[in-house]
Amino acid sequence: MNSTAYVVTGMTCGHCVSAVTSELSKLPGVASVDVNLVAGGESLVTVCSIDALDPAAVRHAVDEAGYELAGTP
Ligand SMILES: [Cu+2]
Repeated sequence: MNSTAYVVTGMTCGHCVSAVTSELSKLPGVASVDVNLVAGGESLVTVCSIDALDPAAVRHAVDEAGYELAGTP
């Protein structure tokens, strides 16, 4: 199992967490998504997946949810 953390900006509440979790969960091989919300700041999103994820796919999913992938911690 791969576990990768991403910094996501623009999230402010539980609704944002749900949106990001939902989009990332759609990626193939994703087993779990954990969000450490920092409202209005740099939230930490940890994704566990069976295989390593394509960073571009992760970025796209976060984008689809309406937020920005700022990088990795
Ligand atoms: Cu929100």
